[in-house]
Amino acid sequence: MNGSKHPKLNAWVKEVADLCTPGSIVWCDGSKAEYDRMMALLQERGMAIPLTKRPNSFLFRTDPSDVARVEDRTYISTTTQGEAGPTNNWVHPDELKKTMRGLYRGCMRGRTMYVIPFSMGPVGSPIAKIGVEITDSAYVVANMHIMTRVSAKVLDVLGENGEFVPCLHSIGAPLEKGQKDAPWPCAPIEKKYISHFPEENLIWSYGSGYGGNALLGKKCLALRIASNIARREGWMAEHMLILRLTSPEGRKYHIAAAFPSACGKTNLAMMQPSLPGWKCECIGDDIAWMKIRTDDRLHAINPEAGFFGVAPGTSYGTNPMAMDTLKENVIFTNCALTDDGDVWWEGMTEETPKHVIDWKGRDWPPTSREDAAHANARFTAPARQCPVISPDWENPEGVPIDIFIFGGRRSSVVPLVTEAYNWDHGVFMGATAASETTSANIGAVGNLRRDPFAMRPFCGYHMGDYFTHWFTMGDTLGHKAPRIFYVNWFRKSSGGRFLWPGFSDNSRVLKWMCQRVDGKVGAKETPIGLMPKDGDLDLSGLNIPVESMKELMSVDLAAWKAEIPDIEKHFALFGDRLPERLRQQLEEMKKRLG
Ligand code: SAT
Ligand code: MN
Repeated sequence: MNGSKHPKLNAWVKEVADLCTPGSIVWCDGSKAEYDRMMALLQERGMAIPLTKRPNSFLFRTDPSDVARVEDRTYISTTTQGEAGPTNNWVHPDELKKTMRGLYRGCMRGRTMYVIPFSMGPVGSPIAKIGVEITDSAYVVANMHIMTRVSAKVLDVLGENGEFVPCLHSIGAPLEKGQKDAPWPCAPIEKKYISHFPEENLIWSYGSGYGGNALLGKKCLALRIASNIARREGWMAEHMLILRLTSPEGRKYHIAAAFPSACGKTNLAMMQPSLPGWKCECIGDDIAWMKIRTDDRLHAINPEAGFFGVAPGTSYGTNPMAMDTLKENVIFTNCALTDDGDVWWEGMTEETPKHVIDWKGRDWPPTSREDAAHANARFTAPARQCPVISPDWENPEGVPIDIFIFGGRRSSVVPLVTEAYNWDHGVFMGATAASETTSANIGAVGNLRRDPFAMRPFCGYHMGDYFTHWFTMGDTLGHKAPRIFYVNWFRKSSGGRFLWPGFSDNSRVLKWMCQRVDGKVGAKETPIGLMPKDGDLDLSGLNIPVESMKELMSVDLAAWKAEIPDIEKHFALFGDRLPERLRQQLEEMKKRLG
């Protein structure tokens, strides 16, 4: 394949080629042969390490500086700073484009430029969006094959004048004649830019080859650009997993849950209930696109085709369905390598192997003080390989959402589960969500920050307007709106132990939510929301001390009052774009707290 029937696309490709001056241009078709070619090439360069234990699977090691998203280097570039809002980095488009053009000039010298036509959502479906990523990284091509639908059919759907989101990516490491390539070529941190121009649906990324910085269909298109489109068109693009829970009676519930990166979305999405008779199927583990359909309900689809999941902590104990997804056709990044040619990471097995090669390529004895796998080591795996992928995961109609869950990592204060009194209160819960930071972003880990709707790094416009959009959606949905809950799986005892076992036992909390939706159980009113009445949370077969349950469910009034100044400070950020309804919710909570 060489070129398309789409003059605007061809012109853009030519313009980029003239700027970046690659050695050659390849149009991708998404075929298995193409994937194999990428892997052969990457193996030849020493970047892809084939794994003897897992067919068609490879391990990659990145540069130690290029291991996660870079929020500090991520920009929403709109004509006025007001549009980008207080949670986004902003530079005027003229200035940012000038800087980045300077970086792009000649940046693909000595490299191949790949043109990847991809679809977010099933190819040709009315909810799908088409993107075309240009990249100089074969690793990105292979990952995009798994995470999106790359296919020549996308160009057929585009025809001569279909709409697409241009996504330009370069690792920012030109290769001069005779120069030896770096093991993981990329640009230094101060030259990395992950830029979005929502006014023209355009993405420019430079300098990083890792994850969301480089696989531009994911956070850049499906969240930052799509959140803009969704606001304009009256739908929602959210950082949410989607799952289907079926009760022993056969009633199906669909749940969408927003947690920040590396807070257990993949684990919940594939959870196998410990409660007998309950069944869970996965629809998506990271992103939900939701539209109101003809039944006036909110339907969700997963725009992605694969999982880019956190490896450390994943095991047959914590997430057996993920482990079974990872048996073949997987790209592993920054995991450790065992002596018998398999990957390994902290928490994967009960016993630590006697020797591995760590993610930096060094001998690693278990006595080492550093982790063998990077804390943000990832697997890229096809969603269709998940044994509990829902038969409806590619249904273009999506699934009707019954329940929204918000949450994060909080070692204190926040109890296991609360239900919102109503939609406005639920939006307040989402808007004030806070979580301890994780290694999914370059920066400090474990600091508490407000991460509204788990969208702080992904909302592509002013977050005050985003809150308003949530209210507008609720008003339109009326009594058909999903019920809203807040959870915290991570509360610790005063002694520092996790109070709740989590994982498959989270089904107990989900069951209570389903019973609430069906009006089968009541709830206790507390200052922070509705909570399970004593005995309503199904703890059968679970050996948990009464004292632990009490601590887990306790609402410490003093601690909640102490949250208020921080919520006020957080709200002040949004200035006059903070919806009045959120201010009212805060006042009501203050009153309830007394
Ligand atoms: O953005 S990534 O895809 O690198 C992972 C995440 O933060 O969820
Ligand atoms: Mn994510």
